[in-house]
Amino acid sequence: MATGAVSASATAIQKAFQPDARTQAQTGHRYLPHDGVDVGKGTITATVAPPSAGDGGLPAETLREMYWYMALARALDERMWHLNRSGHAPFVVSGQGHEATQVAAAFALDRTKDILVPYYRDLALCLVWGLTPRDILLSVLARAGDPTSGARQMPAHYSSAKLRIVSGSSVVATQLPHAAGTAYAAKIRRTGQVTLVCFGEGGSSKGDFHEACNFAGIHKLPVIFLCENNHYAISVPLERQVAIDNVADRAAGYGFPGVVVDGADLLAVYQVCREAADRARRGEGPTLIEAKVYRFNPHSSDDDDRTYRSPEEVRAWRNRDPLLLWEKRLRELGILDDQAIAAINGKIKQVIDDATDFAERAPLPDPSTFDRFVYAEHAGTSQAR
Ligand SMILES: Cc1ncc(C[n+]2csc(CCOP(=O)(O)OP(=O)(O)O)c2C)c(N)n1
Ligand SMILES: [Mg+2]
Repeated sequence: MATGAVSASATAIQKAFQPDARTQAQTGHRYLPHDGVDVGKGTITATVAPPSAGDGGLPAETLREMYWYMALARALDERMWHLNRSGHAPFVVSGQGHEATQVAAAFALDRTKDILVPYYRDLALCLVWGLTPRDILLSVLARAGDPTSGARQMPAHYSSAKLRIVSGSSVVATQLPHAAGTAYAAKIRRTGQVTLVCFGEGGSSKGDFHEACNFAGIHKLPVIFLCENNHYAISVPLERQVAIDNVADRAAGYGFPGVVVDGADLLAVYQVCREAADRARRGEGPTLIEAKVYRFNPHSSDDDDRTYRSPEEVRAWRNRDPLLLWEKRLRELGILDDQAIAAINGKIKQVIDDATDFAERAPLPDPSTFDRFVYAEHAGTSQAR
């Protein structure tokens, strides 16, 4: 009896990881990249951002710094996967493929005063905003010193009161009404702050998205809604998520502009985010930006993406890897060469090795503190120690 039960569950597990021929046949090439030329295909009301050219008017130092963060995020993300696959990290969520959009958005805002409401995919964005590789790995390895939650939250729930990064919930899209709230507060208090909130195209199916956009549109709030459309919500493809081609078209229904942009084109995203931030600061209200991206890895370390998309599709998108595109651009501009890239990569390896050692040596949370950092702590309550 017991043996039968074990073998039944073993068979079920085996089947889950080895999809049958029918499932495999359905896993085709749904979304192939087209060099960005058809970004905005089927657009109804949104503006389509033009591809960028040259240096976008930015100093070489800034362009090089953008490369640093792109490469740092990629290398740290890879290290997180290694830690997971070697049994050290229980769970990781990857942002590989989204880096150009995230780095561009962070550079376009004022990181000394604006408010960031990220989602779990925003590793590169949070690095630019000020979280460090040490901070990130303390969280990934669930160490007591994890600055985002003292290891109470899952990794990738980025937050920092000091840096104005608002903590998110695991429930998809709940950060959107929060962002409308911080933008409303900034408007009432006249702080001049802009809120940047990020989410996936899957999240745009939630009521939270509608409520946040509606409220922000009515009150002309200083908020940028940045949809990182990577064509999948775990296994659910875009066409099963959104009945139109572009999420940005929905902005018209809320009374503010929508813009579609190639999310692998760093300077194109930078430009639209700058314009959206300027609009917000002038009191003209929100903008919905939809960056077309692709995630290169499975949804998370617990997902097997071979069950819903083909390796050929993933390979095709990797040919438009935003990191490689940015490297190519900087080489063309004469800002980077082999030597400079080798030096940057060497430095990044040092930084990430240091963060790994630091986090591995850091203590785990003390079990006697289990009820801290979960509920609000006020002087005089039992939690305030
Ligand atoms: C309300 C809710 N439903 C389902 C989930 C499980 N879930 C976590 S992430 C995710 C996919 C979200 O996809 P998308 O918004 O496109 O973002 P992406 O992960 O593709 O960046 C789902 C379904 C959840 N966390 N919350
Ligand atoms: Mg998605």
